[in-house]
Amino acid sequence: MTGASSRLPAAARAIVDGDRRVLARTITQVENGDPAADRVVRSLYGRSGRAPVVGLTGPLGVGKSSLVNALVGRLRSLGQTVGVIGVDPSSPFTGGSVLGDRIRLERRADDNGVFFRSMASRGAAGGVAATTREVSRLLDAAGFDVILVETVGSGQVDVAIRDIASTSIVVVVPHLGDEVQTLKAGLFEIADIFCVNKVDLPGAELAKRDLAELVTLGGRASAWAPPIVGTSTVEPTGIDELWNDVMAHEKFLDSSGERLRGERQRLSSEIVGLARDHIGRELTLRLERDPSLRHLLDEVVARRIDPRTAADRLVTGGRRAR
Ligand SMILES: Nc1nc2c(ncn2[C@@H]2O[C@H](COP(=O)(O)OP(=O)(O)O)[C@@H](O)[C@H]2O)c(=O)[nH]1
Ligand SMILES: [Mg+2]
Repeated sequence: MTGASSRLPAAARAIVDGDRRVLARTITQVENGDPAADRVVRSLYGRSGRAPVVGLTGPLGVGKSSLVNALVGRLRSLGQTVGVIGVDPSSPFTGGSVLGDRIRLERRADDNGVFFRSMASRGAAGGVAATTREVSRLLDAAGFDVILVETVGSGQVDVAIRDIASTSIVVVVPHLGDEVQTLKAGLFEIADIFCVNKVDLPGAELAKRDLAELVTLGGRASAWAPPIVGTSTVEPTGIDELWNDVMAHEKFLDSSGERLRGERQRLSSEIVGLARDHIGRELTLRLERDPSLRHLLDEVVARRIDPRTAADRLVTGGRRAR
């Protein structure tokens, strides 16, 4: 291990050794698509894949950040270190809704066992899902025992959490109403655990029953039946139970072989996606640099060549494919 460690780039070694400033800087580089992070990210991959990555997703205001805070408290009391990623599609790093999260998490600023990072979901180079995945691997390599990822519930980012988190918690509140629609629109399928937060408010039992009905009707393919946990962060309730369910799901992933199967599937699509990006960039460059290829476009515009034939020629560098 010492040998491997000494071959790590300096920044990677610093991250492994617990340097939070280098970690933060590298995350910024990953977000910006800065090539400076490339070697660091590559060299640390082998040190990731150990920590459970727990996603919390659901509509704005249901209490995801409050739950993250409660879980962090619970985990710290168990002696575990926690890395937190907040993905917020509505506001960038300095935006309004992030401020609340910051204030709440500020209390832990002196605790080196917690690292919080909020990320803008717009404008991230390579897409939010890809960036979040790489950042979560960095936190994993930095040695955090658990990684929590909060995403605000609206469509793609939430569903993408499935490709990053080993356990996904879908958070809702009593009086489901519109949320049931959101769930039907895609969140339902990604839930390993349903969390009905704000059980201190009326209607919690009804909400749990509604969800239980949906789960029964859902006809899921997996052997795992998502449990429904009621929580409150104002009158702390159910936080231990929520965490126990996360651990139970993590155990299920191992005992059922689902973890390995899922990993292979996810990594396969990650590799293909990266290769596709790579080839796309090369072709764009080739097209820009080679004036004879630009001629292809003229030919297509003039209807002398069809786009498929032009694409074949682009791939073969201008030579006729057949
Ligand atoms: N009554 C009640 N309010 C809560 C609970 N948890 C969070 N809240 C409040 O709900 C609001 C939104 O919480 P926040 O954690 O920012 O939600 P997020 O948008 O899902 O991250 C805040 O005003 C919280 O104080 C709870 O268990 N019960
Ligand atoms: Mg939040």
